Amino acid sequence: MKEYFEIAHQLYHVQGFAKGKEHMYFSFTDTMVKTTMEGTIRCQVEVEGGHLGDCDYYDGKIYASYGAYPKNGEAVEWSDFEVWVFDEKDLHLIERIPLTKCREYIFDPDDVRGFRGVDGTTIAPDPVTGEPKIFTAALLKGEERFGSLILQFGMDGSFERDHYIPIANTNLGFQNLDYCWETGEFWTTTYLADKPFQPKESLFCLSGDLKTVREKYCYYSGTGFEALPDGKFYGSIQLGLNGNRACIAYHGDRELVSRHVRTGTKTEFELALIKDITGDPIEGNSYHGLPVGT
Ligand SMILES: [Ca+2]
Repeated sequence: MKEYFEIAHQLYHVQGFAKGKEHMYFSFTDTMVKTTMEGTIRCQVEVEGGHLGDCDYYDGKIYASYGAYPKNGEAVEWSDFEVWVFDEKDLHLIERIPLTKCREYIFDPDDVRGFRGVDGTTIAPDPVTGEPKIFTAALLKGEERFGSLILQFGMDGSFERDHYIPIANTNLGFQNLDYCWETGEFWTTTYLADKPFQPKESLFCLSGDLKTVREKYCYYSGTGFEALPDGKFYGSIQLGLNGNRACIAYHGDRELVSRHVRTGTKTEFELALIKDITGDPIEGNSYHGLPVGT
């Protein structure tokens, strides 16, 4: 298994990724991509009419959040929400699971949550029963709210409960959400803060009951995060501009997180990380001819 690999030639940016039994799966905005563990693309399917978010692998299927039918053409103003389920072998679409409760939230003028959409997605056990459930993170609009929100659904999309996370609502919510079945913990990553009340950290480890923030780091991996056993993970770096996007997925651990505390801009952080994990000299802010961190 390589320490890092690169998926290139995508129209839009990477939203998340997940490790299956023998392959990796990447959700880009309008494509789902299956690769070998060395990064060779095996299969790719297009998604129309909306915007894929983060994804997860569970029991032979890939689950990805989906914002449908943008209102006024705005990329973060959706009219409906689903989880798309892809087959692990050829990525054919098995089903579209409606998140009907989210439709209620988005059209409810009295919704105090300020619900705006969903992104970070994982399958994880119900904290009480241990049954597998769909957990998807909400992005919230407006100014500071009482916390961040993760929604729990049955595997058929039936709403079960809200989980309020004691982290101020972040810039476009928890972008990536993953559950580590070996450690029983959730991991989540965010974009960098753009308002004073938002946390300066952008990587968080949450307890399996989603009640406690166990660890938090000034470390950026906002476009993909996959927890692995033994405290390791895959982090992400996105490259390029719309029309020619790429993603680097790389192996990391707590030592890397501690060594690469994010200071300065996201681009500076990612350039230092690329140099460290690849050993490649980097000209300006480009890697393989693609700009970094935009
Ligand atoms: Ca995920």
